[in-house]
Order: sequence, then structure tokens, then C-alpha cells
Amino acid sequence: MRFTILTLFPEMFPAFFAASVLGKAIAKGILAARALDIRAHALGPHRTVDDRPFGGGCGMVMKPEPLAASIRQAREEEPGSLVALLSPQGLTFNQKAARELAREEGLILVCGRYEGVDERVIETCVDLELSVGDFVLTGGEPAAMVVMDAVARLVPGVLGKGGSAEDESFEDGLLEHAHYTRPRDFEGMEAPDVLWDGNHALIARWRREAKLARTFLRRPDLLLDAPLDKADARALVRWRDTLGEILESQAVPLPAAPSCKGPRG
Ligand code: 4GO
Repeated sequence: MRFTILTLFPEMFPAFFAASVLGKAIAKGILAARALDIRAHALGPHRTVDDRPFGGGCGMVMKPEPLAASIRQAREEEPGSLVALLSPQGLTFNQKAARELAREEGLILVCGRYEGVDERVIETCVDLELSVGDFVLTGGEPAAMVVMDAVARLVPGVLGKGGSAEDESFEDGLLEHAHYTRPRDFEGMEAPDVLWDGNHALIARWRREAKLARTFLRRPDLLLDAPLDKADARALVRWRDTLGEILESQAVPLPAAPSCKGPRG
């Protein structure tokens, strides 16, 4: 998978490309990554890349010509790649989107600055707009890093033995269980005994139920679509029955339960 970042600040990227998992995958040739300077396509003595917005208003807009020229050159160099602009107005980037993008030959990630980019470039040069969340950044660069990181780790071979992409939050529709490492006793807090006893069937059950419980408490909306098996259903019924007993034993009137629909309840 080939990543090309188009940006006015290419110097933000070398440390990101070099570090850790991405750096190793690039060294192995599984990934290729480069950051290209949009300003290289700016003309005139001042190499201007921004201008005042038509219609007035504060801030500046990225000029169409240098941006269009840089996208066109990147596309010519890698005809199979998908061009995505990072924008708060884009489609929500999530694990499902990451999985789909990981199947592409290459991604050209376009980073805007200032108030945004001229709409005509979006219409003619960009395949899709992506948003990493409902907030505004000063530039698309951190969002491009988020997309690249989440997509890259799903490319086969990028995660070594050390991490499987399957066992983690969202890959099975559930949040991750808690993690522990040595020492067994950290400042008086002990890691759960079951993780120490070496009974792998019990450990697997504990982890699965820890994921279910954490998802129920933090993101009950995810459980509506998660693929649950019979053992999961039995655990949920057990908890429901326990809750039923607790509620019955309480003489106080209880408020109505909130719905689990909607993000974060
Ligand atoms: C992307 C880009 C937020 C996102 C951005 C996001 N802010 N939520 N800012 O993915 C045009 C000028 C957009 C700055 C850019």
C-alpha cells in the first residue's frame, strides 16, 4: 500500500513515517509513504498558495491551481490510488472505513489549511472527503496521520506477531478487555488471579466477558450490532437475572431505564 500526503507542511511527516510499526513496515517494503509539498506547484515570485475568499469574510482559502496541480501529478504517478481530502464535512472515518480503504492500491491524502480549499478542486480532483471526528483542526495533517495509521495497520504483514488486528476493539464489534502486565502487584492493586493461573480456557472466557461487560457499560449501542455467540448470550442472561434479583430486593421505586441506542448512550 502506497500513501502520498499532499500538504503545505511536509516537514510534519518524516518522524511519523519513521516511528515504530509504520517505520518497520516501510523498511520492509510492505508500505511506501511520502509527503509532497503543495507549494512546489505554486507559481509566481511569492509562491502564493492562499487568497482572500470571494464574497468577503475572515481568513484565507487555499488557491485552486497549486492544489489541483499537485493532486494531478500525484494521480499520474500512481493511477490506481484513491484521492481523499480530510475535512470536517467528510464521511465519518471509522474502523469499517479503515478496513475498506486498506484494500486500495494506494491513498493520496490531501491536507487543507486556512479556512479550507476552493470547492472547485474538491468537485474535480477529489474522490471522497473524510472526517476523523466532529471537531475542527487548523490543518488536515493530524487527520491524515490518523487515517494513515488506522489503515496501515490493517494491511497484511504490517503488524508482526506482536499484534493481531483481529483481537481488538471494533474488529469483533466489542471494546477491548483490560490489559495487565508485570508486576502482579502494582501499588497495592493486583492483576486478576485468573490471568495468572495459566488456564487458557478460563482466560479466554474471562477476556470475552470482560469485553462484553466493558462494551455494555461504555458503549451499549455497539452491542446492538455486535455478532454475539451462545456463550455471550448466556453471560448476558446471567447478568440480567442478577440485576433482576438486585432490583427486586430494592424496595425503592426505580427510574425508567435509558435506551442503549445512540453513540455513548
Ligand atoms: C479535517 C480537517 C477537521 C478535520 C480539518 C476532521 N479539521 N475532523 N481542518 O477530520 C480545511 C482547513 C480543513 C483545515 C482543515
